Amino acid sequence: MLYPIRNTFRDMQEVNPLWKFRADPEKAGEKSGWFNDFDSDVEIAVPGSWNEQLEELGLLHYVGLAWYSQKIFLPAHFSGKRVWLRIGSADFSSRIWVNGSFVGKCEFGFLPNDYDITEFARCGEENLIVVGVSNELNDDSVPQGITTEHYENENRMREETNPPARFDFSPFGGIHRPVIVYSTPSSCFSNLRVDTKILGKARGKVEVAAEINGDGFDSIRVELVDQEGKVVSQSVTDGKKTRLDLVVDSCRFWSNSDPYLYLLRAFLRRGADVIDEYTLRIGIREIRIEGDKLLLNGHEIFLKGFGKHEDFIVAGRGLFLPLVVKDFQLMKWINSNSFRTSHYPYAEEVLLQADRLGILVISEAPAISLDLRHVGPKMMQNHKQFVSRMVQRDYNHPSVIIWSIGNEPNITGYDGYYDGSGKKYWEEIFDYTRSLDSSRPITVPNCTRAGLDDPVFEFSDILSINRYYGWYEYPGNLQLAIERLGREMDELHNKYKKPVLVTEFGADSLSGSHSNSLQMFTEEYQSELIEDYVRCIESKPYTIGEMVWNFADFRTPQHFRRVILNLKGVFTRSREPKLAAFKLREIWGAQRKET
Ligand code: GCB
Repeated sequence: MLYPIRNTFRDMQEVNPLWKFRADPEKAGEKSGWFNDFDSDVEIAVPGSWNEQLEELGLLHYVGLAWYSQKIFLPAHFSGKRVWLRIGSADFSSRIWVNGSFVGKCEFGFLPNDYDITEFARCGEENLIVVGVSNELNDDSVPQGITTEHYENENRMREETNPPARFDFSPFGGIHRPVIVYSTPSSCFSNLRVDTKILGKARGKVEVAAEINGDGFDSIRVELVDQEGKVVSQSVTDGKKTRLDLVVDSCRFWSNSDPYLYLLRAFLRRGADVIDEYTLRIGIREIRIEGDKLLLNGHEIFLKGFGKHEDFIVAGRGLFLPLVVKDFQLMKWINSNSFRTSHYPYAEEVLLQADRLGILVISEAPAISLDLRHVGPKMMQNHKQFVSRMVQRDYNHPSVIIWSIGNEPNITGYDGYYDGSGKKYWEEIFDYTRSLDSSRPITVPNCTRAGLDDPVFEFSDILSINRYYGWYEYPGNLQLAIERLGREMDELHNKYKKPVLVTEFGADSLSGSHSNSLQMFTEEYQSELIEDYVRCIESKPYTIGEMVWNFADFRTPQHFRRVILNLKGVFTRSREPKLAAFKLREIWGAQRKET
């Protein structure tokens, strides 16, 4: 569904941000009819995770079910329209009731879900919204879950985290993005998919494919408006067709150095009447791989950036707009041009900023550390569905230039992964993703344990590697680290002959720790490791970028190797720069490779 907007035909209301809250570790709520409302004097802010907000109630590490309830007055003029409820994201799954009636469920975190609540909504009255949110995961969920028994049976008890997780970030629970009630006409645009092409030096093409809810229309008109308000191109369908092309002469292409956005205005018509209108901000650009180069609008581009997280003090994973603004300011300040939404799709508000500011994005699906030994029958289906929703949601963002459809499969180094089963799995999911979008390169970052025979390389357009030499391997030894990195990149490139992107490298540093010698955990060590990696990566002609792990320190599940946070940020969790941040600003400011 399209992001809710307000205009002559559509209206929206953000739901009050303080909700009634009750944890339900026994899962007794549904049987007790809590969907008709429940007793509690606890309030929680939405968006926001329960973990740090309600730590004092014992919820810092809580994994389980919790209930949210909220009343919202729906204006009388919503009546006669379709009424929708959007949950921006609830991690990792949710069930929704409106006025006591079940309206649907969502098995995926990190993505919005829109429910048509027309038949349940009472316009001109107060309405009750109840949401049951769970942050539990299992073998078939995306991301895949893990339990204490798995660690015991696999004889890797020292790797167990609390809460158990297959990933190195807190499994925050809660409603993490805004909840919005909105109205659309009964016949309305449900999706607009925009493909852009470069036809000539200053000639661009915009192909629009519309999807419509309802049947009461007989034509579609689209127009493209530049930033002076001038209509530069327009097109009308002949009858009920849903595809339109626009050609733009004297086109200003979107790029990171000139993130020029046009307004695409689409009108759904019945006879001479307009019955729905939707406006998108689009950028006209083309991304492609040619040989070992990544090309944006035909020009070589080198990615300088980060893996990030949606993580902040108290808010947890909840969308916090001041932080979004701050992070983009910091990304500009440090002279970076890109980031990866490790390890899940970020809020749409983040991508809108990236479009506007010209920051390039790798959008990632949370198939993290997939362990094929435990892939249940539904995993492939869930993985595909997740990718399909992510692609649909992010398709029109010019900033999104690459899809990452997983991260570090086979992190345990299990042999059976190479017997054809890993290949079969990844071939299917890569093919599927390509069938959804053939215009963007697709990749999956690989880890050291999975090695260079990892089947993801065979299907990836870009060879993405996460490497921690000088940290997990060769600790404190930067010389061995860089020798191994350089050798391995050469071997990788020789084997697959595709461009290489280092999607992760870095070292923990405790802000304020210093040393005159190479000493792990100091700011100097982190800064030097990053500098050495960058020099090595940039010396290879086949590399297309370097992404430091991580932009900022972030909270993780409990484990003896983490002092509450993963400290690989070049900014602290509260966004103060460490020494490495100043170093990167200097290196990236010098523009050594095409950016
Ligand atoms: C990785 C993972 C990332 C971790 C990082 C680390 O390879 O992709 O999620 O946080 O290593 O710091 O260990």
